[in-house]
Amino acid sequence: MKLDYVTIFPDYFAPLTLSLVGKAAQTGLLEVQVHDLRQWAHDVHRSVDDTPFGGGAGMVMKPEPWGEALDAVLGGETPACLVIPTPSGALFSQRQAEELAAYDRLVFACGRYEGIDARVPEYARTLTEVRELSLGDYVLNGGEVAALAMTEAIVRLLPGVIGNPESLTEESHSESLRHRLEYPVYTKPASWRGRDVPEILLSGHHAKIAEWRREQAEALTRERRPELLARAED
Ligand code: 6GU
Repeated sequence: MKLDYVTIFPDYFAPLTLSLVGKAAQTGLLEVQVHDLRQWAHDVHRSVDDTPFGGGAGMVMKPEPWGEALDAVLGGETPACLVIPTPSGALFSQRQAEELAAYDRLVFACGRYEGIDARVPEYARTLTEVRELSLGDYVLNGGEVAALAMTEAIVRLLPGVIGNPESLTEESHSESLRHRLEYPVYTKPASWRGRDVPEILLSGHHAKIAEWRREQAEALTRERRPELLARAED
């Protein structure tokens, strides 16, 4: 998979050289390229933002540098999906991660300030598929951290990135838990600072353990994320 990031803060993407994503890039499973948006800004100040038409606080990212950036980065061979992280996007979910993991090429357009001129995603849709996606109902200063979070969720689903693919199947939000949160997990020692691991997990009784885990997942979800249970009925 080829991953491109367009940003005015290329240094934000240094973590892509670390851990699982970094390893996948080293072994050639991933190709990562970070582009400085300012290379497509041509005035003396290399400005990428301007005041909003209609008034209001803050600055808006100008369309011209983004237009040139998208022409340059999206141009070429493989069909890509352009991901635009924005708090006004549709919710990024495990389902979205699974869908995006199927592409050979993803381009992340990271905005700052009050956002990107609305004609940019409109234009981009004439070039390729575009998804405007949000991490959740809170506001970050820009798309960079969101792009990193989405990248990690997507890349760990690629074959060969995670050592033991079975660890993908039982975790929170995966299909096998049917939209429930993951059950609590324990390791040795069986007793620690006066707290014991639940007896059932030491029993070796696999069916009963599976049943206990289902109950725990259900109770935890009811307590923390009750809205997921309504969704899990289907
Ligand atoms: Cl994707 N971008 C920004 N700027 N803020 C966010 C977000 C994205 N998701 C949640 N908050």
